[in-house]
Amino acid sequence: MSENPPASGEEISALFTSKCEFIAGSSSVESLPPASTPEICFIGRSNVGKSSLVNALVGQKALARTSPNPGLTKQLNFFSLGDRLILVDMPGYGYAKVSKERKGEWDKLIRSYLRGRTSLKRSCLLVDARRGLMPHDREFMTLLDETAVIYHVVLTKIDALTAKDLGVLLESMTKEVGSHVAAHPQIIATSSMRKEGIHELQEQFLPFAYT
Ligand SMILES: Nc1nc2c(ncn2[C@@H]2O[C@H](COP(=O)(O)OP(=O)(O)O)[C@@H](O)[C@H]2O)c(=O)[nH]1
Ligand SMILES: [Mg+2]
Repeated sequence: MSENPPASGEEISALFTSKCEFIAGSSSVESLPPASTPEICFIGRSNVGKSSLVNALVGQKALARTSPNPGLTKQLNFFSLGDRLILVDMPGYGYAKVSKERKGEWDKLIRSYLRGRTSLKRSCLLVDARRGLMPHDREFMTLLDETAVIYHVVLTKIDALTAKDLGVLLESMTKEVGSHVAAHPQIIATSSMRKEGIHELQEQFLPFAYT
């Protein structure tokens, strides 16, 4: 344990190239792993690029997809990075096909996780740059405002936009995000495909791995 969080490029690289492995998949509050290691969670619509972003952060191509229950299984997948930081790939919201009852259970799990997880340091709300903020994202931002944890709004797939369109999107989104109390004021623009914005995100998370 270090009292002075390291912040150099070397330290970022040491953390994010350390061994990353799947440690748990939870579909109920009772089955969550112990809250002993600092945690970062990734939330967003189904298909927004959550698994791709987790893979890009740890430099592995198929980590998040190779969990024992891939695809549409609605569970929280926990990945331990060098036993210092846990990355949580949350199930996508906005499923049209799920029954109301199942969706209710699901909302309950996500809400209790977000409200009660003592080891949760940051949440990341992923937004597809091709779509911008959608009604479900806004609902989620309101939910995240009620939790005690700061969240980052992270744009994904920025490779699909021109620099000009990205600029326009960032300007309008920054205004909206600014009105949410728990949102970090700076939107992080990423492309897992082109590895853009990945280092910026790693930099945000690094201090939590050393506290
Ligand atoms: N163009 C582009 N496509 C991406 C990027 N990241 C993910 N995708 C694609 O978006 C789809 C959904 O990605 P996935 O990571 O499985 O999303 P998840 O459902 O949120 O976990 C896949 O077809 C990915 O190849 C990106 O940075 N750029
Ligand atoms: Mg996924």
